Amino acid sequence: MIIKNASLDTVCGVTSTLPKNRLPEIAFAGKSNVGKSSLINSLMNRKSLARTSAQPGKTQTINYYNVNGQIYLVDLPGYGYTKIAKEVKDQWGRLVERYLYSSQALQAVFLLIDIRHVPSENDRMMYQWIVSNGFEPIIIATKLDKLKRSQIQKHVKQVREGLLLPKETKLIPFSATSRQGREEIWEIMEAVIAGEYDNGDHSGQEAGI
Ligand SMILES: Nc1nc2c(ncn2[C@@H]2O[C@H](COP(=O)(O)OP(=O)(O)OP(=O)(O)O)[C@@H](O)[C@H]2O)c(=O)[nH]1
Ligand SMILES: [Mg+2]
Repeated sequence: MIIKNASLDTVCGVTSTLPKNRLPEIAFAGKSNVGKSSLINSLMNRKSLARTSAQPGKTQTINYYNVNGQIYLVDLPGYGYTKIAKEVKDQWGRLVERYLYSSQALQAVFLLIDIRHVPSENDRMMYQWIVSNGFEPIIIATKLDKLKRSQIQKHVKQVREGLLLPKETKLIPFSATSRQGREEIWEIMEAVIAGEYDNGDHSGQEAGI
C-alpha cells in the first residue's frame, strides 16, 4: 500500500469523549518505552509522525493517526512506568479500558512486548483486558535487533509462555531499526482496510460507556 498521507487527527486525554470513527481502527498497546510510537513511524515511513523518546511515559493520551483516509492507527498510552504517580496510572488504565470497551471501529489490537524480557504482570493484565473485550491480540515482539540471531527462538518462546498464548495467536518479531517484521504487520493492516480481517467475536460488543 502506498501511504499518500498520514496525520494526527485526534488526541484524547482522560476527560475526553472518544471519537465515533467510521474508518476502521487498529490499536497499539504495550508498556511505556516498548516501541509503540516507533512502530507507527516505521509503518508510515516517517521519522517523527508519532513522538518517540528515550524518556518513558511520553504518550499519555490516545492518539489517532489517519492514514490515507482509510484507517486509523491508534497509539495507546503506555503502562507500567514506575515514576508516574499511582493516581495518574489509574487514570491511564481507565482511559485504555474505556477505549477497548467502547470503540465500535476497533478491528484489531496489537500488543507490543519487548522481546528481551519475560512479560510482566502488567503485560499479562493488558493481554487479559484485550481478550476480555473480545479481541485476540496480535503480539509484536519489539526490539528484535537487540538480540543475537541464536537467541530469538528462546525469547519468542518466553513471550508465548509468559502470556499463556494460545497456539493460533500470531506473534511477529519486529525491529524499528532493521524494519524486520514490517511487511507482515502491513499485511494485517491491509486485511483490516479491505474488511477481511477476522478478529473473532467482537461484533457483539455493546455501545460505549
Ligand atoms: N534498538 C531499538 N530501539 C527501539 C526500537 N523500538 C523503539 N526503540 C527505542 O525505544 C525507545 C522508546 O520507543 P517509543 O517508540 O517512544 O516507545 P513507546 O512505546 O511509544 O513509549 P511511550 O510513548 O512512553 O508509551 C526510543 O528510544 C526508541 O528509539 C527497536 O525496534 N529497536
Ligand atoms: Mg509513544
